[in-house]
Order: sequence, then C-alpha cells, then structure tokens
Amino acid sequence: MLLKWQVRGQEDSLLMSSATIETQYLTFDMAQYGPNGGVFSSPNFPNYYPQDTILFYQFITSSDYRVQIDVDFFQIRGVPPHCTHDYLDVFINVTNFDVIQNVLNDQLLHRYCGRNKPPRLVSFTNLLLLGFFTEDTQTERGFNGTFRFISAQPYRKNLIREPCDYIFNSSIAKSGELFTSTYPGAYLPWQFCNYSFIGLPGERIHIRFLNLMIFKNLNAQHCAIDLIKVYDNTLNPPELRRFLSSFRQANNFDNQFLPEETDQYHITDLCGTYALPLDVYSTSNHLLLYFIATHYAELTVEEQNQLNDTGQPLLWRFGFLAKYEFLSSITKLDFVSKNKSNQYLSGTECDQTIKSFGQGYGKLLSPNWPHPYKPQTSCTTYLLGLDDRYTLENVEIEFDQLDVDCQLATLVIYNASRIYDYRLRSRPSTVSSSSMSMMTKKSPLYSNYYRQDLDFKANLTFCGHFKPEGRFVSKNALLKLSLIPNDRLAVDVLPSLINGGKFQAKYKFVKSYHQVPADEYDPINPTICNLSYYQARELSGKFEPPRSSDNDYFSNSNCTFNFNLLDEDARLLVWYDYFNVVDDNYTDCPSDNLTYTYNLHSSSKYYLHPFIYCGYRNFPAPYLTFRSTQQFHIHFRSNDDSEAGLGFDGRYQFLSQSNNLFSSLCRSPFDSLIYINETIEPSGNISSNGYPENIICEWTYVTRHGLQFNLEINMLEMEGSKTKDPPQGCQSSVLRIHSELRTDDLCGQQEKSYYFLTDSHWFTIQFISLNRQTKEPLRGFQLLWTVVQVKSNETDNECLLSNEYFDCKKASDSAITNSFCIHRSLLCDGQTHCQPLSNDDELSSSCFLMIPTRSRFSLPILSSSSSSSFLHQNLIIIIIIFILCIIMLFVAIILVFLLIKMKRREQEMETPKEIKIEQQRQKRVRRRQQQQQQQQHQQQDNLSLRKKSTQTYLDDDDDNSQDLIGNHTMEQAVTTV
Ligand SMILES: [Ca+2]
Ligand SMILES: [Ca+2]
Repeated sequence: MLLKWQVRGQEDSLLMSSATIETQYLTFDMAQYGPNGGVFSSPNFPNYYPQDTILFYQFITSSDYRVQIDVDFFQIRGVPPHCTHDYLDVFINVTNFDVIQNVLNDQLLHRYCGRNKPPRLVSFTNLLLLGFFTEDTQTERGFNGTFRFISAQPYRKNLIREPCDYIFNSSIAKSGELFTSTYPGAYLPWQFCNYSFIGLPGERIHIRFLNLMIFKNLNAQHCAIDLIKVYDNTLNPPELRRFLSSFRQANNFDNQFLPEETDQYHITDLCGTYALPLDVYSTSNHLLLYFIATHYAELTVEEQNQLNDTGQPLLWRFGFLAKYEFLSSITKLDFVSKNKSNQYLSGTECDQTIKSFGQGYGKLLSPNWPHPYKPQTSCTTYLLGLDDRYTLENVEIEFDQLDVDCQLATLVIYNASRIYDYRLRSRPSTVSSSSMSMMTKKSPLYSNYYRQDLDFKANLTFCGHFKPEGRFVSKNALLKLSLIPNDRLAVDVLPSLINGGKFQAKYKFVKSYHQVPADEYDPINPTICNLSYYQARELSGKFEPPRSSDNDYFSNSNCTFNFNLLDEDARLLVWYDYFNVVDDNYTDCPSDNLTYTYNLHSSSKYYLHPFIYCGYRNFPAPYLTFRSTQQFHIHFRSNDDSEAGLGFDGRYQFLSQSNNLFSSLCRSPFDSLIYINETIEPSGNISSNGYPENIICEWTYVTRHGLQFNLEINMLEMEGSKTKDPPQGCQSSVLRIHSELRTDDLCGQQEKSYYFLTDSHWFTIQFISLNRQTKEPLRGFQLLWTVVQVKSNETDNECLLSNEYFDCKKASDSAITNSFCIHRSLLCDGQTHCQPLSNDDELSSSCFLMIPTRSRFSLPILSSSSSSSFLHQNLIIIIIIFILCIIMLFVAIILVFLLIKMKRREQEMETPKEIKIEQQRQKRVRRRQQQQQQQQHQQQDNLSLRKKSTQTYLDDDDDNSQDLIGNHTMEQAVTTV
C-alpha cells in the first residue's frame, strides 16, 4: 500500500497507511539563492515525473521577506477539483515546517491538478510550501516555475493589527497604496480586513482601484462569497457589525443570505471585476473599506471555460490594489440641491440624479457653482423622467451658459437629440418643381411647422466658451450629462490652471412625443399627443402610438394623427402591419380603440367613419380617403386600466394619379363618375376581375335624384374575416361600399349574397388589395347593382311612374323594411333584381307586365340623353301632332257620317217590297197620328215634317251599327297618325 495524503480542505484529517514511501524534501532558502530566487520544477521535468512520489518544496526566507512563486508550465494527471490521481498542494500561510501534519491540516490554500495552473502566489509569512503527490499509475510532464523573495515592508505599512487591519491617517500620509495581504498573489481564504481612512476635517477621501478581482460566481447578482464593503462617513458602521454577526452564524456560505443594506453609511459592495480604474469617494473625512474572503470557492467548469475565454482565468482571486488620497480641494457637494428630486450618488465624486415627480424643472449647475469647478473634476448628472404606464417623460435641457476649457475637459450629453425651434417660411427645396407648384397653392397651411430634426444616435460633445443653441431632448426618460476631464489619470495637468470652468443649464421633464415619428408635433403644447403628417413634407411613412419603455402604449392615451392632403385630387392610403389595441369587446371597443374622422375641402363639417377598431390582430381594413377629403384623422384612445398592448404599427401613403397601385384593369379614384340613365341601363355588374394584388379600384355611380341603388354582392372571396371568433379584420384587402350616410367594409368569404341599399342616388365602391397574407386562390368580388325607387311608405302599394316601374313585393317572411320598385325592363330577363325582397320580377305571372318597346336596344340614337329631357325639348311638336290627330279624327268622323248617309239612301231605294209596304204602312200610321196632333195644336209644313221623321228613323234603328263604324273609324285614325 501507498502512503497517501488525504488532505481535503479544513475538516479532513491526515490519513497514513502502513506502507511507506520515502518523503523527499527540497529546500529553497533565500540565504542560498539570494532575493532574486531561481527556478523549481517537478522531478525529471520536462520529462514525465516519477510514480509514487511525495515531494515537498520548502521556500524559506528571513522575516523581512516573503516568497513569491510563478508557475509557468503545469500538467499533472488528474481532474480538478477532486484531483483523484496526482496533485500539487499549495500552502502560503505556514509558520513552521517542523510539524508537517499540522501544516497539512490547517494551511492548505488549494490543491491543483490537470491543466489548472496555480496563480501567482505570495506567502503570507516568510515560508511557502508546495507538496507534490503522485500515484503508481501513468504520469505526465509535471510543472516548472520561478521563485523569488520580496520585501515584507509594504505589507506592514499602516498595519495596526495582525493579520490585516490597516489605518490610513491623513496626518501621516496624504496619499499611498492599499492592497490585499498577499497581493499580487491570490488572497487567502477566511479573512476579515479593515482598511480605515481618517482625514482632517473638510477633507474627502478618494480611492482609485487599479486592480480589482474578487471571487464571484459569474452570473451571481450579489457578492455572496468574497467582497469589499465600502462605508462612508464612519469607521465603525453598525450595519457592518450586524452583517458580520449574521454572516458568522451562517453555516452554508454558498447560499448565504446577505441582509439588506439600508443604513446611510454603506456606499457599495465590490466583487468580481470592473472597468478600471474604479473611483470611490467619501463625502466626509472618514471612509472604511472592509474586505471579506470566505472559503476557497471554485468556479463551475462552465464558468471556468467562460473565464478562460477572457484570458484571465488565473487572476480570479487576485485581490485588489488601490491608491488613496486625502483631498481638501476636492469638489464640494453643495451644488447638489437639497431636495427630494436631487440626490448625490454616494461613492462618487460629484455624480447626482435628478428625478422627476411629474412635470418638474430646475437649474443644472456645474460643480462648485457659482465658482469654477476643479480641473480634474469628473461629474455625471442623470436626469430621470417619469416612466410608467401613463407617462413617459422626456428630459429637455437648454443651456444658459457654457464655459468648458477644451484643453481640460468636455461636456457630453448622452441619449439626446438637439431640436431647433423655428418656423420655416418655405418648404425644403428637396422636391420636384411640379409638386412645388402644388405646394404653393396651399402654402399658408403648411409653412409654419417646427423643424425638429431628431437623431439620437450620436452623443453630443461640447467644450469652449459659448452657448449651445437649441434644446436637447432625451429619446426616452433618461438623459445623461457628463463632465469628463481629458486626462483623468495625469497627476499634474497644467498646474497653472486652478479653474476648470463652469456651465449652467435649465432642465425640465416634459411629456412629449418625440419618440414617435411625425412631420409636426403639437406646436403649442408638447404634452398633447397631436401628431401631424403632411403630403407636402413626406409622401409616406409610419405612425404609431407613443409607448412606454416596456413597449406598451400608455393608459389614458388620447392621441390624434392628422393627415393633411394637398388638394382635392389627392388621396391617402392607410394600413397596418401590426395591430393590438387591447379590448375584450371587439364590437363596441369601450376600453381602448381607434376611430377615424375626416372633412372635405368643400365644407368644415366632420364626418365619422362608422367603425371602431380594437382587438388583437383584428386589423382595421386598409383605408383610402374618399374623393375631396382635406384632412383625415385617426383617434387613438385608451382607458385608465392597466390593460395595454403594443398598439399598432400603421403605415400611410399619399397617393397621386401616377401611383402604380392604380391600374388600367379597373377604374381608379381619378376616373370620372359613372352617370346612369335608369331607363336605358337600370342594372349592371361590377367585379374585381379576379383577385389582383397591390391594386386599388374605385367606381362611383350616380343616377337621377330620387332614385337609389340596390347592390347585391353575390360573390365575395377575399382575405380576412370579420365574422370569425376572434375576428381577424381585413388586413390586406377590403371591399368598401359607401353612400351618403352608410359605409360597409367587407372582406373574407361569404356564402350568401350581401345586400346594400344606398341612402342616396349615388354609391362608391372601393376595392383595395395590398400585399396578401396568404396565397389562397380567391376570386375577389362580384356585385349586381340595380336602380330602384324606394317606396317611402310601407302601406303605399303604388310605385311612382307605375307604368314604368314594377313593385317588388316583399316576400311574407322577408325582414327587409324598405321595399322598392324596379324598372319594368328588368322583368323576366333571367336575373333576379327584386332581392332581398323577393324574386317577383322573375315570376312568370309578372312577365305580361313587361314593356318590351322600352327595351334599351330599341332607342340607340337617344341613348345619350335622358327620356325626360327628350320629352321636354320636343313638347311643341308633340302637341302639334296631337292637335293634328284630333282634327283628322273629326274629319274622318264627318266623312264617315256622310258616307253612311249616302249608303242609307241607296238602301232606301233598294229595300224589298214587303218591307217597303210595311214601312209605308207604319209611316202612314205615324202620319195619321201626327196629323191628328197637328190638327189639335198647330199648322206645319210638310217638308219639315219629313225631315224630322228621317232623323227619328236613324235614331231608332241603327244605334249598334253606328258604334261599330265609330270604332272602326277611330282605329283608322290612330293608324293614320
Ligand atoms: Ca386599456
Ligand atoms: Ca330581373
């Protein structure tokens, strides 16, 4: 059996087996080697070291010196941290080599193996011990390194109590160094070291860390294992006592809980690594640094690899080296206002935060104000606006005075952009001459915007003696302003210059909306979310709601996006890439919503687009302004609750006739209106001709006042859906139907026909198809329009002009309230026009009511003018023809009468004998009766008697035949006409 050393940290005891291996010793004494030391290595180095070895390296020097070793090459069989085969044990706190068992028990710094090379090591005493142990198995090349002996004097300076309590007194030295007790070697575990600084009254203490590397698990939030605690204004902080007592009670140091530091003295805890140099300042003449090292913790393999990548794995327990100075001329902190919004940042020279409590403002002064600051002063001011779900305040500063010597320092503003406020007289000359002329027409409207060129990318740097123009506005809630000396590290910069300079600025916290793009913000009150976009400035762009730093829109938002069109021919297109306006009620959107209004060039009246938009991905349909729109407004409102989302990413584009969204495939908004003569063309079709992408079509139909249109959308196959749950809206495409007071947006796919009865004598159809979201094969839309006469009264069964119009009777089960009449030429033409009322016009019982002569094909010559104007123009001719007809009718009647009379006479001549006799007999009877009457009354002449009898004869006998002849004559007359 082998003799094996089993040394594991503090607890394990030394175990020895019965078998023996000779323990060897190598001694390196300063008396022999001198202070510059020499080299050491494993046996046989650079060849493989022997098996079954126990070898101690004993480094010895006098008490005024310490041992420093640096390992150069290291390759020992084993895997850290357990090192189950061969290893090198390191002891740097050895007081006596005589009792090696005690040494091994108590003083192990660490065990090394594999490729895990020991860092630079400095002994805490005048002795240093390395123990090399190997097994009886395969070996490797071992290690080599150098040793030397360094003076112990610096470690004893200011040391007032072993092992590591130091006091730095201003009355003894105004400046000097401080470091861990085995610096530049790895620090020992289990140390509690005081570094107390005592200055004269009025002095401040400045500590600059030049090296700082204290063990910390890489991703740990707090300094949980080793740390430096820094306290201001005291040498015996009660919170440190409290911390140490709780710390010593804790047994599991890896999961140690650090109490909250709430006391006024604590400045900071330091551990891990920092960008160096790192400065710490006291506010008064007392400062305490307290260094705590606990167990020798290991990084995880992952952390080790991570550190190896940075190239400093050996320095991880390096400790620290710092310079200190007591300064009487250091910046006084009086310039930091004593109020709740201003706060000096403890540990710094003169950094401060200024926090907003809502709409705050004040003065920003350079250190030592009103006196000049010291040349080496380094100060940073952090201005913090409100940043919550209601408000994001920007910080604005404006200089009153700037006097910073460019040789000494610069003033840097971070995270801000400069704004020049002035009104422009004319538009920037970056546009073509044609649009220039369009511009000049409306120039009074658009000439007075502010120029606000915002570029937050570059930091703004100033020095010199002048007043920087403009306002500086932060991109978000933070603005940082630093005074940075040009050469902070140089000790004597231009000693003749006592004064650095000074500056003064106004600051204010404003709720403004510069973070959202717009051509113009509210020029009067920046706290109003009133954003304007001008066709005269940018033809296209984005619009979005102001958002808080967590990227949601604000609660209680009230934003208006104003789009200003140049002239009556211009159009604006608005659509959305993203939409999430949070509201559970997708129909009424009572919480957060988007609405549109617009006004026309011709009037100041505002119209409301009859939709309200909200919901997650419930996209508002693409919107194209209607003819003659002057201003289009999008209103965004959110309520008080905490439910908010990203809002929307809106896009806009001002369109002119030449835009390639307008295609020759269909009518565009710039084409003329389509006038409909309802007697000639009482119905027709409109179609998208398939589903083309990136196209805008617009048709406007107008007919005679008093008439209306009934639209039947009999095919709709488009993207989007307004009926799914949750609805998707119409992101890429929409079919918009618009009449005087009614607007419908359609998209998606529908099985049944959709009807739209216009409320006036015109309608506009917009078909907008932008970039499609899917590549589904869809067919667009097709609709049938019919000119109708809407019956004003439900009970009124008569159509006006009822001889030309057919009453579409409502089916008994129809829920439609308005019923209407259609032109008779639409009866029985194979297409139903009475829907949604009924299909009456196509019933066979209606077909006899047709007026085929009124077919539009029979009057091709007149088709260009309406029938009413035709009647009007030819009225005289018609009347004359009418009178002529009547005259001819009379003439014809007279002719017929005469003809009959003649025929009667002829008949009289040819009447048969019997009838004649009978007739004569009757005549005689009558004559006798008459004679008798004559005799009774008066004398009459025979001729007149005869005439009268002829008349009577005609009356009595030929009533029927006369009617027939009359009719026949009438017919002849009509035919003649
Ligand atoms: Ca809300
Ligand atoms: Ca029909």
